[in-house]
Amino acid sequence: MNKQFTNSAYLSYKSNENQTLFVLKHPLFSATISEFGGQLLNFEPIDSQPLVWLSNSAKLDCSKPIRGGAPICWPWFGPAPTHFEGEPQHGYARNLSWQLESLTESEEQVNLVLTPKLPEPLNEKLQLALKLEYTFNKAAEITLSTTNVGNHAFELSAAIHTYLNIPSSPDTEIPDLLNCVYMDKLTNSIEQQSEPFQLNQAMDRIYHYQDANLEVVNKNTKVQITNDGHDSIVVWNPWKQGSEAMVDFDDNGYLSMLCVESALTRGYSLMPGNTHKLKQKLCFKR
Ligand code: TA6
Repeated sequence: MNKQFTNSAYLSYKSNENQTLFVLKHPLFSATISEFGGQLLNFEPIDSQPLVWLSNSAKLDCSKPIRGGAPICWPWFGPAPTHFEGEPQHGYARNLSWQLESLTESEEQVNLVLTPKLPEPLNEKLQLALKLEYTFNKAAEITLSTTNVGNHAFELSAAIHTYLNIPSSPDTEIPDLLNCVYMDKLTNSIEQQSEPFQLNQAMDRIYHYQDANLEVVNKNTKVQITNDGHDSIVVWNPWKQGSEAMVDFDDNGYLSMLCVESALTRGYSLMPGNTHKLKQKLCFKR
C-alpha cells in the first residue's frame, strides 16, 4: 500500500520478511523505519550520504535485533538487571513490534509517533508507557519518552544506540570527549580521555558526558549530535575480531561504522507519574 500526503511526503509500507518497513520520501530526506524494534534503519538527507550504518548481514526477519541504524535499548542498557535476570541484553524495545500512531508532515519536516506492542504480562510487570517520536528534516531527531504509570519508582536505563555511517580511521575524532572520564568496558576500569579521542582500536566505553552537543569529525565528514535527557555517551566499535565473531556484522563492517549512543546508564529513578525523555538529534554539518 502506498500513501501520498498533501504536501510532498510519501510513505510506503514495504513487506519485508516477517515485518513491514515504513519508507518515507520527502524533498529534504529519505528515511526507513522498521516495524520490528520501531527502529530507524536509514536516514539520508538530500544530496548527502546515509547518516546511519546498517550491516549488510543484518537479520530483518525478526529473529534477532536488527544490527545497525538506531536500535533502542530499553528499559535497561546492557545486561538485564538482577531482578530481570535471564531477560535480553539491552531490554525489550528492539525485539518488539511497534505500531505507527501518527504522521504529520509539511514542506519543512515529517513527524512520526510509534508505540510498542507490549505483551500484557510484560506491560503488567513494567508499568511503563513508552513512545518513540521521529522528526525528520535535514536532521533526524529521535525522542524516547518513558512514563511511569505504576505506583513504584522504576530504575530506568536506556540508550539510542546509533550506528553512525562514518569510516573508522585514525582521523575520525570526537574532540569534545577530551578530558572526559569513562568506564572502559573492555578493561573494566575507569579512565580519563587524556589524549584526543581517535578511532584505531576496539572500544566499548561509557563516557560520563552530559553536555548537549558533540561532534564526530574526520577529514571528509562532520556529524553534529545533540543530546538531551542523557547522563552518558557510549562509544562502541567491535573492530576486526569483534566483527568477525558476530553473524550479523559484516567482517569488515567495523571499518565503516562507529556507535555513538545517547544513553542513561548511571542510575535514574523514574517516579510514579513522571516522564523521562531521551533525545538524540543527528545531522551532517558543513
Ligand atoms: O553499546 C555498546 C554495547 O553495549 C557493547 O557492549 C556491545 O556488545 C554492543 O552494545 C552490541 O550489543 P548487541 O546486544 O547489539 O550485540
